Amino acid sequence: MTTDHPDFEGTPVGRRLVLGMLGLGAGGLVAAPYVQRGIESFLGAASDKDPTGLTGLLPNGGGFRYYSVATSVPRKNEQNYRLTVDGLVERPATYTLDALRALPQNRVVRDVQCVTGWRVPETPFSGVSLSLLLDAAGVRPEAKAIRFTCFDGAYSESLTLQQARRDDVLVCLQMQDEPVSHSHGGPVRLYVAPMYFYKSAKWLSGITVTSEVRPGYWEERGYDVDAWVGGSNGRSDTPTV
Ligand SMILES: Nc1nc2c(c(=O)[nH]1)N[C@H]1C(S)=C(S)[C@@H](COP(=O)(O)O)O[C@H]1N2
Ligand SMILES: [Mo]
Repeated sequence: MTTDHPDFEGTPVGRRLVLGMLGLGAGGLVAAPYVQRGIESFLGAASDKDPTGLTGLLPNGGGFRYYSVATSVPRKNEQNYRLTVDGLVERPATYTLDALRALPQNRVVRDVQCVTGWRVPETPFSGVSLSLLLDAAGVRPEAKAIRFTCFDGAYSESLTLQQARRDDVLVCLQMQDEPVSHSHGGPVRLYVAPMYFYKSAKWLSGITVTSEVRPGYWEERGYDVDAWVGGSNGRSDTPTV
């Protein structure tokens, strides 16, 4: 069975992951439906109570857990990274990393909250306001929502246009005041400060303006589309932060 993540920084984690899970024992494990095929077959039938939880069992510094629904994610850098803005806009655009860096940067410091329970207090994220990119593209009147896509080829997310225009929603180039690392979704990830962290799509490559919300990866698998932290996973209409 091959479960290593050779694309992640540092040593491959798959073997440590499996060993960690063995250490927890079946009772401590809430497995994920998405996980690498090898792990799934290794575990047998998986519970889906905690769909984002499995790679979260990895030990790591800083309280963060690294998640990816894709087994392998290509690395992107100054040369080959591109972010496209398209859909219901007047001026579709493609940004390089340098082009994004040249735009005004905002810094937001909030608690990161994963819906599975872990939390990292007071984490700085900085980057370009999503609303700035939307304004630059010229959102058409019939637009209602945004769909985010990722160069992992698997993940997606969504926001309403109103949510997307908040000033604490960033196309993020820095996390913890360092360039966003590959494992955290670099070089560019979304950061939706007031919502559960599954909204903050890693390896962001596409921003498409749409006429209605199209549920994202986890939302198609049962998570709430409106993911305000504290809103019992999204049932309230107003943010609590
Ligand atoms: N592309 C992509 N983005 C993603 C995910 C993912 O699997 N793939 N997982 C989400 C979830 S559930 C969480 S909690 C955070 C985890 O971010 P981190 O790996 O930087 O801690 O990323 C979110 N964005
Ligand atoms: Mo998560």
